[in-house]
Amino acid sequence: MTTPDLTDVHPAWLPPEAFRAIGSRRTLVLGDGPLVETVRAEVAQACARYDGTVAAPGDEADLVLALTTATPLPPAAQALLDEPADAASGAATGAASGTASGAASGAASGAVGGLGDEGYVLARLGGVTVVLADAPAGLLYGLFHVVRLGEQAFGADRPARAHRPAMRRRMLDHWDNIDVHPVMGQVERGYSGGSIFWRDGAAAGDLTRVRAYARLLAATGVNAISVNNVNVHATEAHLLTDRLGDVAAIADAVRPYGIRVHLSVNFASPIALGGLATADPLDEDVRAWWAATTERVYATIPDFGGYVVKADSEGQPGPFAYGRTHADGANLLAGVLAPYGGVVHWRAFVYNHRQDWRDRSTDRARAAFDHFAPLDGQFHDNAIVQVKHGPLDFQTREPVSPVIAAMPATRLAVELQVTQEYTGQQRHVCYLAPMWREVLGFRPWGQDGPDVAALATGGQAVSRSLADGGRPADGGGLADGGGLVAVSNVGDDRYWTGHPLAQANLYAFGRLAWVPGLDPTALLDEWIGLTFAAGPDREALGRTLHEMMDGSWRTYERYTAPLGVGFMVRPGHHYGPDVDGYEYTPWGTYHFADRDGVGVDRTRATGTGYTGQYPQPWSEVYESLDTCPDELLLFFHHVPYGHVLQSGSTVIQHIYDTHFAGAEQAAQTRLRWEKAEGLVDPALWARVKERLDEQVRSAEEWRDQVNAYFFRKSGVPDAHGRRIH
Ligand code: GCV
Repeated sequence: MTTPDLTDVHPAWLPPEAFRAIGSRRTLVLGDGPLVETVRAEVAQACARYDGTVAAPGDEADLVLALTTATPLPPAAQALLDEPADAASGAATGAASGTASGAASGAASGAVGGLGDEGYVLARLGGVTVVLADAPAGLLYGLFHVVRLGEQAFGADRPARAHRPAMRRRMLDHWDNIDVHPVMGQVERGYSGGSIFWRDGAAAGDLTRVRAYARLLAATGVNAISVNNVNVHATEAHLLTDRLGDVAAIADAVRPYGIRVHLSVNFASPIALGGLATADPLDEDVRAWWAATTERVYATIPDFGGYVVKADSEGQPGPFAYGRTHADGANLLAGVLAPYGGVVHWRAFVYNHRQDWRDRSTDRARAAFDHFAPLDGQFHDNAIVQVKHGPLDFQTREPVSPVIAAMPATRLAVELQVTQEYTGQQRHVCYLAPMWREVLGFRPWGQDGPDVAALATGGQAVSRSLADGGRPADGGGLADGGGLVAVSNVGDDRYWTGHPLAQANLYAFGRLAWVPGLDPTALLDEWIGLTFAAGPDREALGRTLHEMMDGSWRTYERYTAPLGVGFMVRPGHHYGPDVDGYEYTPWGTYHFADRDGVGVDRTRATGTGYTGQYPQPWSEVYESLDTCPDELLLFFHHVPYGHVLQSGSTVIQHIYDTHFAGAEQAAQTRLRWEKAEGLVDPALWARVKERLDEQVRSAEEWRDQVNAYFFRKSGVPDAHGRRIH
């Protein structure tokens, strides 16, 4: 097996230079199996480039990558294996910078078998760097850890540390279509060119690109992908049957990097593909059709991951048509997947998209909880309910979805959006790791309870103690977690992600799924260090990129929809400002601005009651104007423009100030990049510059439309007399 070579595609975070430290040394790889062959091939390629050596057993080596089952192990590896368990255990940081926190504690390397399918131990003893793993995937992840460390991996001795992923499944969903959809195009919400899998009605053909993608993902820790849009249109439905060969080809391409393929399926497939009269999940013929179809899938792709389903959502078919519940629907598919170890990801993104805007009692934010929380405990063990991180739809700022705390007896996966549908569409710099870190670190039951990462991880013994008012405590009982999923931002663009700096979001997603406690700044450091491993003045470039990216999500938030109110984007394509764009539509996303005030009353006292979907303390914190955090004020409350925020500013003045500041910060970001000319490849520099020009233009448009809108509604002038149109 050779590692993929794409001459005209940016290498992202795996440029050859990132392998220099390994490639210029002597490396011994011990073990068998396809993934070990991948490790060997990676090492061989690096050595060929940098004059290092692939050592043979018995040779001296600077780096040993070995399965714990390999015999004989060289002395350094054997010493590590023989170390007492407690000496070899430690926090599994997974971070080159060592600033990570919140990871699962490390397994003892002394206990063979304790590292699991994907874990590894890394140490440096007596001048030899050693990676030991119980299983081949662990060796692959260990190799990429050494790549992240670079020269640091070969410095002073380092104590043994075990590293295991927090989330068992770390998955990217592709919203890619086979046919170019008349409205959504080749990739729904894709901002990076076409699809790497499909082109104009057929498989894209070039699997080199897919393999290179798998390699990049493996380096971040991702181990699963779904290869087609959750809106499964007519052609795409056939991937399950007569087009299964295309899926198998993708599975073959990504398998060497430890990645399993999943497929989005249409719930009505028994009708559309099987010629049945119904797709009723309780119908025996329907069950038999799914069972036979699934058997064929596994006969073709033995390590197939499972199905992803968007049902009864935005026009997709589902169990409601037959008077059945989402648990009935999910369990049908879970049942046929179970014999093969597959899972179904059943999405909780279910709401009424044909709402009457005049009806103020219906609240889209409530929908997922109202549909799913009553079903807790009814889903089969291999049915994963996949919940968007916020209750609406990946807005720049939303509270954490209350569903995540409401289903302790269900395996839940939390869904993030790497593709920047609502965060600048890869034309704006918007580094999302700080947002995701806030989501993952949110504690639904307050400071003493588990955080979202722990709930998605599950298995780590968080249980619901009814005696404690329904609040989980340590001690077991919670269903095993469903992991972390995100919508990919990758396309067939030269830089993979359209905006070259948006690569950092993809990188950060994988790393956070492995170690949810990682610090976003440290993560960005990792990404910069790898991606720009070669070139002049790395330090200056690193400083510039941090200045541009660390706070870019907050900058974006400043010049767009204020105080958590959401949805002020242009309908349809969702780019750019349109304050009233969704105000009188059926989509259920309103801000209710009038001459007196703005915001959605979601309180129990006078509003939609949504605050009651949270456990304490948040149900109270959000309910009260006095305690609701500023950044979510308009999500939870309708207030007059003169309402004084906790910051001391009024709502209207906050809107003006943040919009002037945000647009100004976008201009600063561009200025910083202009000064960095010469520090990166000219083509990459030009691509980022072109995007920044658009960001500055768009930020000014946001500033002017939002400020003008609220000035005209409220009649309140800016306290600083700045120009409002
Ligand atoms: C794939 C939002 C997006 C849709 C997307 C949907 C979903 O509504 O705008 O493009 O559909 O979310 O997550 O299913």
